[in-house]
Amino acid sequence: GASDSTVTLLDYGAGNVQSIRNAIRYLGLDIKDVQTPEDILNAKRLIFPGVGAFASMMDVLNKNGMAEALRAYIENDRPFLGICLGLHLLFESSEENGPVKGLGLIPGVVGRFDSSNGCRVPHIGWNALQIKNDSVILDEIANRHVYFVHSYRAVPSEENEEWISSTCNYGIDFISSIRRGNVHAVQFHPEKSGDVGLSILRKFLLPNSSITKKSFEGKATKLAKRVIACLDVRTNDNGDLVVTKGDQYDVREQTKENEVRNLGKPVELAGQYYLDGADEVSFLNITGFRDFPLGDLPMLQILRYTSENVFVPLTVGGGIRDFTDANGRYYSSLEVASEYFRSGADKISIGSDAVYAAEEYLKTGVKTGKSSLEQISRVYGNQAVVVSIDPRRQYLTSPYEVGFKSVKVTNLGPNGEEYAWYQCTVNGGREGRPIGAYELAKAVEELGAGEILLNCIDCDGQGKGFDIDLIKLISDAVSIPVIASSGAGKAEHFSEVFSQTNASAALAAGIFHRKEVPIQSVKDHLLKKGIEVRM
Ligand code: 1PR
Repeated sequence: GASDSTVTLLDYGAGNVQSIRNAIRYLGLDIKDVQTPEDILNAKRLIFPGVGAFASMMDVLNKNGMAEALRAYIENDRPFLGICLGLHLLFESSEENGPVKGLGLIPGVVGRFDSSNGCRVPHIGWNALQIKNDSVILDEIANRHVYFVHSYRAVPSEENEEWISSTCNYGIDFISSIRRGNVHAVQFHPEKSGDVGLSILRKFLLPNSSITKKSFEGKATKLAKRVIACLDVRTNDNGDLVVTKGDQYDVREQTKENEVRNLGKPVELAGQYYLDGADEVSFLNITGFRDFPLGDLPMLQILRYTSENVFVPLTVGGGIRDFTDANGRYYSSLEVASEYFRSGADKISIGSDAVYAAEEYLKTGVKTGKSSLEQISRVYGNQAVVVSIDPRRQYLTSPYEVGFKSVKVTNLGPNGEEYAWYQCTVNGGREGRPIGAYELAKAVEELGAGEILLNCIDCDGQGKGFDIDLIKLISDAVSIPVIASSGAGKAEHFSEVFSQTNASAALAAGIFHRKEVPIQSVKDHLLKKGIEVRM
């Protein structure tokens, strides 16, 4: 049997469970990995962080006898915590690539969110729970947000009512957690829900530990708008990885030495932003198109160290593409992404390679399934794949001048132009491509992107506000979440982008690095403006 300080983890090998490992270790417990069905039956407490796709998960569990062991374990009311697919598993079946049979312990079928009722799918972000009385591990978090990332959900019914410990609303009411006796399952990710999530895990793992009650202002009622801190990372001329920041993507100082601007150490800054209340942290390896990221061990180290102490989602981008190294060894983009996930990333972000994939797709109309975007989202789910767009504004006197979607601009161009299109670039803005941001966004949504990180080279580092025209255009064109980026200079720019566009999140770099505007004051401002944020 396992000792008291050990938690048994069922990692069936499908994807990224590094985050839950980090959270368990952070709470001071040891992890025993399930190797055989007996390990399940002998567990003192069992966590099942379901990841990947439902059908392949059930396939693996059925083949190796784990499904039977799990059913027996749960039927015997032994301490269990299922996360995400670990909740879906308990139901009769899931429609994800199915229908596929689950364990059938709870009446109901897991279905997909419907984006036609105005909600973006995947459901990504911090949402509020409606808690029922005897939730136990959810006590005291009624007014707080927790982090969700999923496209499939179970819904409450008369038949499963007695299992439900909380519900959440996203277009419809869905089941956010279940509890019966010692059996718990949650749809959200406690390991990515900051201090709230850690306290939920602590209550499950260390039920006798005393928990200090904190009081909170504000009340969580719905999906919050996210505030994201972004760290552009690159090697400086001394060979150290530093956080840098460009002006319209130029990261070198305007001095004689022309050195790479150095704004701090990546791991330290990311840890600070987590404590300051960032809802997510993104790392962009901005020279990834040039260097090979798996040769770039420091980047993987940064992820490892950061994810040990940062319990909100971590995204990493830069250099995700197929690659042949100097020795002729070929690495697929999927291998590169897998290494990032193993090192603690929750999402990966693809820039240049997604532009080539979208161009190809628009030209041929055929989804080959071979692009990095398609491959990674097939294995890890589209919620784990962000496409980062780096557009540059190109002014037009008439919207018919080009074959790309254009907008009537709010501020006229240098020669009084009334229109503009947004040209996609690759290699950190160095090369313009024959595709617009609008065309790219729609194409990558079809190819399996789960989210769009929308930069704007013209606005980057200028502090004059987000490009509202661009963000409106793209957030209205797709039904996946859009992260607005580039140009934040003060808290008001965040309320502007959230009130004037359908962006789900806003990202900034310079103002946070230079400590001009703390994350907390952005949140305070948004709250004052009646925009829901996680406090
Ligand atoms: O093409 O897959 O290797 O990915 C490269 C990634 O690196 C892309 O996501 C691309 O956006 C990013 N990148 C490449 N070069 C630069 C550069 O600055 N020279 N940085 C770069 C992109 C833009 C934002 C920035 C916001 C907010 N940085 O992420 O953080 O504009 O800044 P602000 O708040 O200071 O205005 P691939």
